[in-house]
Amino acid sequence: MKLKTLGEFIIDRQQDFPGSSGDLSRIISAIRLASKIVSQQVNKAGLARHILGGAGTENIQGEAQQKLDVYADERFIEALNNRGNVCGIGSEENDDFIELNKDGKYIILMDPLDGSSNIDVNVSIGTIFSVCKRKTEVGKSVELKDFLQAGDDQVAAGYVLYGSSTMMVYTTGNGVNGFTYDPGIGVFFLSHPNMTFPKENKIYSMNEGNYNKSSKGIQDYIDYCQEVDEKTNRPHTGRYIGSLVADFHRNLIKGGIYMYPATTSSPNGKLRLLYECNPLAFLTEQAGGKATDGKQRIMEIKPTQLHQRVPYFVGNTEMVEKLESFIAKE
Ligand code: P6P
Repeated sequence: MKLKTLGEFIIDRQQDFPGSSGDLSRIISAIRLASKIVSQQVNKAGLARHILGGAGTENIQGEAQQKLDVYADERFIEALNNRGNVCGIGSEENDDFIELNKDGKYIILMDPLDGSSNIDVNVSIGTIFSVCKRKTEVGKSVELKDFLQAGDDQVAAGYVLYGSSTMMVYTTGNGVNGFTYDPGIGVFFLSHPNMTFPKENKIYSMNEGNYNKSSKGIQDYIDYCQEVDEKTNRPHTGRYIGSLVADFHRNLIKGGIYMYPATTSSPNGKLRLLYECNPLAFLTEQAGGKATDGKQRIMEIKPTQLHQRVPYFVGNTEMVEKLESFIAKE
């Protein structure tokens, strides 16, 4: 069977939407290029001493930046800048947004290397990206309001998973498609067409070390997942990698819910709305799932800060709604 490459898929999709300017295609192809470069370094991180380990700097969250974080950030910025149609980038690795081409019509929000604390223990990590049209006038300098857009305003979103193989999964609002990278020939192939969350509710994914720091509704839901009841496929399986992209991807394939609630030490949760929660929420809704902060759709939240955090629950609709029912009883 002839496999379709990401390049062919992009061209086909462009033909499906004749009115499209090709701008999104150029952005996706820039992300494709940067992910190949980052994948090569991630796959030899154990050897690349010049990359491994801390960069001696900190990001806005006060987290020690791994050199690979900084390296990935630079590669994605470089690739997107060279396409010429991106006016600015908001990244977890940069305190403020970065201005690129004033004539660009799009902004990018990204976590260039999420889960980087796993780099040194050789656990899967990922890139998460979100694409929106700018709000300000083309030709002018990009402004903060170009980045503070609700998730419903996204025109594309996706992730790259640097795992046992490197995969790119993205949506432009017409379903979710997954591509697996063949490093031997440097090509992504369409391996997971039309991805949707399986109906079976199988896996709950949370750092249960936070159980006693979470609200009663969260605790009651975890207890519910652990009860024995064959009719409702419980106990659900507990799985937590501690790398959002890897946990999310597993749940998308096998069926499950990922939870990062507000805790006594992180009252707004840990995950960032603009470049972690929103892009995965876009993919989730395109894949038939649900993404919420426990009370409202993630993609309805009006952002107020570039790096703001929100409580985050995402995955199979039935599992997310069951969790919401416990939160509602709090
Ligand atoms: P904790 C990684 O730093 C990250 O942002 C996500 O990738 C991951 O799901 C979460 O934080 C892990 O956080 O508190 O469980 O170590």
